Amino acid sequence: MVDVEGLAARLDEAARDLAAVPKLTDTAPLDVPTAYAVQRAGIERRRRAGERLAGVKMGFTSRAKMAQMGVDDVIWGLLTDAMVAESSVDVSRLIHPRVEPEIAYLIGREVRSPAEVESAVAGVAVGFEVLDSRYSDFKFTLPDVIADNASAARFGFGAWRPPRDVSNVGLLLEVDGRVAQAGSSAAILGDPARSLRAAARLALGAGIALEPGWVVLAGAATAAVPLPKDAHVRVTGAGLGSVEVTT
Ligand code: OOG
Ligand code: MG
Repeated sequence: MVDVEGLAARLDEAARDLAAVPKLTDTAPLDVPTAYAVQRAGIERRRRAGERLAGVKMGFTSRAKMAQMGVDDVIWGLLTDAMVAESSVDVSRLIHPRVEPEIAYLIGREVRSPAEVESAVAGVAVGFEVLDSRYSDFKFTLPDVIADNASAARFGFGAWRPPRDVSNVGLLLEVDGRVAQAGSSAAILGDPARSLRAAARLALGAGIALEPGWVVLAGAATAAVPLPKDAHVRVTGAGLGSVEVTT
């Protein structure tokens, strides 16, 4: 028997103490369903501490990310209000943060079936995600990263635009004025809308209906890059404007 609560507590403590831990699969026989149970237990811990669900994130929806991290399956995780980054991110509260460009969707009304999700979108934006694996050296297997809520740490987004086709948006990630990554949203499952539908299907399958005001992160189109202290990051999406964050 896997101690789901114990493993969730271990990851929580790693984040709190800024001390990466060995991956769980080194010592626990973690399969994918059990890994999602650990993820959920971690989210319940956050809820008990007063955090509220704020959305869903998709992971490994592009080949660039799969290749970077050595995994080959799409995963999902949950976002909370405590993860929302406005104009700055305090990296002293993170272990080894990385940043990546994202396409973000704003949910306008409750989504009770996957078929409803596209018509429930109230806006699209260019976004960023700050990842911070709780595992040593940012190394993990698929069940490990699922248990660790898909490395979620912080996220932010630019101005919401009316819903539109975002199947081929050029994305640029700049750090201190230098281009760190460039890509296209087409790298996200061919169209981030596919990722949005998958997010609704996966969340609903786990008994979670997307709520008004929630954000869905479709997944990074490029690899993630280290996010150092005193950095200025800008993510630009062609036709979507940009979002900036400092550390
Ligand atoms: C896992 C999270 C992947 C994405 O957008 O593909 C992810 C990781 O790379 O640590 O958020
Ligand atoms: Mg991401």
